[in-house]
Amino acid sequence: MEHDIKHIAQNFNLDGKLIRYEPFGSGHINDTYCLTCEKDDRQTHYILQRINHEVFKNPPAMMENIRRVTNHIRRKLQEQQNKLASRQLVVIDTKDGSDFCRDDRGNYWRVYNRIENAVTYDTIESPELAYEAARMFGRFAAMLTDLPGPALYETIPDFHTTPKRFKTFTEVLGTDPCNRAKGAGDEIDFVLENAGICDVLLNHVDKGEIPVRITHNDTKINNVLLDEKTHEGVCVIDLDTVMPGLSLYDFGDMVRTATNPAEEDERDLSKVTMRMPIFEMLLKGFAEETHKFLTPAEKKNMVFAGKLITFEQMIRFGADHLAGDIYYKIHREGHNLDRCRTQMKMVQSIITQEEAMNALTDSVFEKLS
Ligand code: ADP
Ligand code: GN1
Ligand code: MG
Repeated sequence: MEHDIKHIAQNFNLDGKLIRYEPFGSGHINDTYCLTCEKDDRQTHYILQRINHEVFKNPPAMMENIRRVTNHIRRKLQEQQNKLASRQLVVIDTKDGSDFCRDDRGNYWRVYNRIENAVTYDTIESPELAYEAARMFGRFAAMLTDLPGPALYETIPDFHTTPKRFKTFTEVLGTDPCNRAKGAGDEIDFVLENAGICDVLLNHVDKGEIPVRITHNDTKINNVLLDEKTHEGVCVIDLDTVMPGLSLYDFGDMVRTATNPAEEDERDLSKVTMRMPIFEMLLKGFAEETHKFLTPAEKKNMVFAGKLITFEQMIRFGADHLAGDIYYKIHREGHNLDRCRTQMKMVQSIITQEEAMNALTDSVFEKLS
């Protein structure tokens, strides 16, 4: 759908006149644009996003979360005189002082500063990049352990409640509204055979062994900015799902997205595999920032979390394929099924290496203790 970006941008306090805009990034949920404004020959870039309000039902409450989280992080880094303080997300106000505006079709829009000289990667080439990305997500979690005020608003209820994701899958499979189940037999069998893993972490939560913390919940590797020259971590982005959750989900989604050398929608499954050297550096980066507060049950389930979150994502892509592609943006026929298949291959790859991954995890935490 075409949007009148110039008109929408006029609602915000931007520095200068809008001279250019273009679509930006490769996210599956929101619509992202980069804006270029000019004043006295000086250009400033911004990120304008249409919030997907089918997915996020209460954008004002979500923006309130994001405002609190970004202010807290910026303040902390400033207090520490950390050089990254000036390279963090800032919610840009509208001219009437709000953190979003609405267009005449009812869409919600927001603007951030664009973080300069920083890049995201959809796939990760080197263990060093994995280490930096994981360190950033770990530090993000650590900085939010003392966020003042009431609990954050839950922007998507039951976002990582895997048993509910499984139930949704079986329901859509039961009705098979697009008659697609017959083309996904192996994937459906795999989901049904592995259903037993869905509630393992929630059982630990019920027993008080794993706490609910403030977490990011979408730690896909392209949701962290790294410096384009030095490759050092700069800033965690895509804060729409920051809410109460499990640290293990955050680590798990990094394993899912960073250890796979192939794209999430790769059709040649021989390219899809869990790479141990990347896993090792993810683990080191995340553990260095979080080991002081993680519980023994969290430390024991790092690898399991990678398997579970990948399985959950398989279920989510699979359910969306069966339902007729209503949630994730698709760019070709069968796109969600392709994505579902890469996730299945990743789960299988994790299962074959699980023992070695667990041994490595134990030794990394032992060294840090
Ligand atoms: P989505 O929810 O659709 O994934 P994101 O907030 O992750 O949206 O933005 C999509 C992409 O845009 C990111 O992966 C990143 O490459 C880029 N991006 C988003 N915000 C910024 C920013 N403030 N500075 C620089 N790049 C950004
Ligand atoms: C979506 O917005 P984006 O592309 O970073 C999704 C994540 C999935 C991911 C799979 C709100 O993330 O949960 O893991 O796609 N975000 C939401 O690629 O559902
Ligand atoms: Mg994103």
